[in-house]
Amino acid sequence: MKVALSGAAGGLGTVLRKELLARGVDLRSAGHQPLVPLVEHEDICHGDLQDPVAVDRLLSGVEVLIHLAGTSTEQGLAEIVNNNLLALVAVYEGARRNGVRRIVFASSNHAIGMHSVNTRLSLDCDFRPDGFYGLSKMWGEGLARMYWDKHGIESVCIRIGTCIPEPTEFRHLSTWLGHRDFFHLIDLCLNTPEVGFTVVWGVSANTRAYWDISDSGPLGYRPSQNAEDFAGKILGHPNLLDAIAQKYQGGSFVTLDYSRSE
Ligand code: 15L
Repeated sequence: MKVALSGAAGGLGTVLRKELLARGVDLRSAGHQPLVPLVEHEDICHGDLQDPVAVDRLLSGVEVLIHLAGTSTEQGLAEIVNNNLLALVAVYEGARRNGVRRIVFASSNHAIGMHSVNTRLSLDCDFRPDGFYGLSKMWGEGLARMYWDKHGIESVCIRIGTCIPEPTEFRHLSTWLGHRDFFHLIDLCLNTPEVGFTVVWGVSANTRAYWDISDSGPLGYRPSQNAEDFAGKILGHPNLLDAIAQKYQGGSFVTLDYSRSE
């Protein structure tokens, strides 16, 4: 099975590329700029994903695309529209042209970031984006739904929490996705026979998780890491998030351009 990885030079892409190569996955990795090969004869390409030629280079002969490319923080609307809306349409259209069977889409917890930290969410919760970035992920999930319904291209939308080696702050006790669980989840995204349109929480088995992982859907994702193992270290330090950021699941993204009077 040929797998493509976009956004291979980003934070998550860098660790995932290494891991997939180490696992012997038949991988093609892409970045916006040229990538330095990690192994001899590595299949790599680069380009702007709004350009159909670059998209075809990435997707030719590919069965599953792991789409991590795009803007991953709150930015101006024009950048978000270009990278997360227009490029995503170009990628799904490329998937149609090239017969790609499945796309694993990096959605984000910021699509639901305006929910209170006191609410435990299930997958059918309302979207409550905490900015244009979160809104673009809500739109991306809608796009994935449409391409399944109209064109039969499968998608797994992973609402990724905080995917870093170790949790380092209070919010991470709820949002952390450990690398081992991330790799396990990607493995399921690649190898589960039928997923149709699926949304899954990209989070570890955190005691204080905001998100209910009991509904693991067709993937059967069962994380094994827990941010609570790091609680001792984290709780010894003050929570540096401001009062608004502490109230909402999206944390510091919520505070950006927040103008509501309490
Ligand atoms: C995200 O969606 C971002 O891409 C990442 O940089 C983190 O901020 C993460 O969410 C988070 O919520 O911790």
